[in-house]
Amino acid sequence: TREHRFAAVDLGASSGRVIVGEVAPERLTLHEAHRFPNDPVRLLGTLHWDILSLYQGVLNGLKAAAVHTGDSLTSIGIDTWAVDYGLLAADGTLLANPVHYRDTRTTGAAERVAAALPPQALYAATGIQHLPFNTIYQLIAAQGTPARSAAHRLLLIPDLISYWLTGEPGTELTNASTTQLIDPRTRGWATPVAEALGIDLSLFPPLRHPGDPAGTLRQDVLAETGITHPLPVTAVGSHDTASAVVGVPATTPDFAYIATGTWSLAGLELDAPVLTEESRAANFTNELGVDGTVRYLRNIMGLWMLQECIRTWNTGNTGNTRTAQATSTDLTALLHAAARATPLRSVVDAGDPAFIAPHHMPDRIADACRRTGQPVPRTPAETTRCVLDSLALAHRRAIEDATRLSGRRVSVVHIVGGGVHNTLLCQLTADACGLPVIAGPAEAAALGNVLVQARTAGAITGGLPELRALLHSTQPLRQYEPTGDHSAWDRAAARLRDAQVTEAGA
Ligand code: LFR
Repeated sequence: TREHRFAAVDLGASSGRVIVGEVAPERLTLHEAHRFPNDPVRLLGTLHWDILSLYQGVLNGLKAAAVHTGDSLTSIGIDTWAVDYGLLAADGTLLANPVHYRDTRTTGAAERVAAALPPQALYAATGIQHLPFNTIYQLIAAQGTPARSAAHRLLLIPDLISYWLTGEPGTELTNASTTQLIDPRTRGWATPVAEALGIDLSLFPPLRHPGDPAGTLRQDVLAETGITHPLPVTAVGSHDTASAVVGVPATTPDFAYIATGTWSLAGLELDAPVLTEESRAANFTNELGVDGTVRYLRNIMGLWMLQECIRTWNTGNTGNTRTAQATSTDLTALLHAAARATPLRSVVDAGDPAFIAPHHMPDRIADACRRTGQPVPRTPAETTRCVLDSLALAHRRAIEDATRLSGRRVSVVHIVGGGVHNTLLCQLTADACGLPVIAGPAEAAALGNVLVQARTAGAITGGLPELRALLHSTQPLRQYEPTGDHSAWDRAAARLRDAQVTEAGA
């Protein structure tokens, strides 16, 4: 059988990548054709994505991918972070630079939404956890702005990139679910929600499903990239987390996953949503996955907390939104020192939206420790330990809550995404969960993206179990067994809970 080559465009919050996946029935290899920074820009007080620079990175990456494969790509798939969008005029012009989900323009929007639709009803209809940046809150905040008033069409970020490449508009379903405008039972638009909030669903082009065709490259794109044949774009799980969950190399149905990177997305794959009031109170989300699945998970701050600390320590300047990349020696030394620091000295709630915005991260962590009556970390090593212990504890809590709320059991935890390189975080997660952790692959989102394309092209066959078996047999994985005194984690969890109860009552 012939080998097929696919380009996965995977845009994350700190960098973008174009990765070539070579696929045959028993073979799967990746080659990173191009990686480029994603540096948001604060403009007149609002934090924006530098979308044209990202698009140029995609073009450069496709060019590099074409060179690497001798112009033999079979198709292209695109995945990015969720919730954000661009607004277009009737002629397709981008009306404004897309706003970053970490911008604070949505402050107060949740109250306005709640006045029109109580949170209980919103959750029962959409199953999406409350995050201040969900698309509905952004749309409420954008009401009456010139761009919104002139808008004829709304494209989510991967759909926007896809539109620029092919000229064909569409709304990919897994990412559409993060707008909080999709009913997870019907997997179609939640029309009553949109009506209650005065959101015009005709802004969204028709839904596409992973595996659907999404057009072929425009002539000008062929010229820019040096590609010389009609090349299709295939819809994949265009939400990066949807693709990352496809990329979990599970061999048993009783697995939990943690997709790590800027965020930690921790939870279970289900075949039906959990829409109970208890689930809402626990802030669990029912995002839609590939092949009719539901991603039942909670957003945890993730390595963002550490990245922001490192940026502050490196630049000594908290007013700069550009990401200062810690050199790997910095990070390695820091993680070594953190590994030797006192375990579980102080823990913070890594699910707290107080950590979403950029700037002053070490101070915000110190404040949280002080407020909850715990020792304040003094050195970067102590702060790093506090962040990693807190993330491990939040991972454990999310997996415990997800199993309880869904009635499922878990025998193994898979960690995928950039966090697999952080061996301390992987070990602490195994210790906290009291379960074996299988770490890898780091490029799970790109792999999930490639696998869905490969199946669509007929290069491989099967459902998610077969795709995952191919990952298991081809990708390097590392297993961590739980170590240490498990009751120390129970005590830390109890300490944090009690401190929060006291704080809430104060
Ligand atoms: C991860 C991610 C999360 C989403 C957040 C914001 O990259 O896509 O799943 O909640 O970014 O879009």
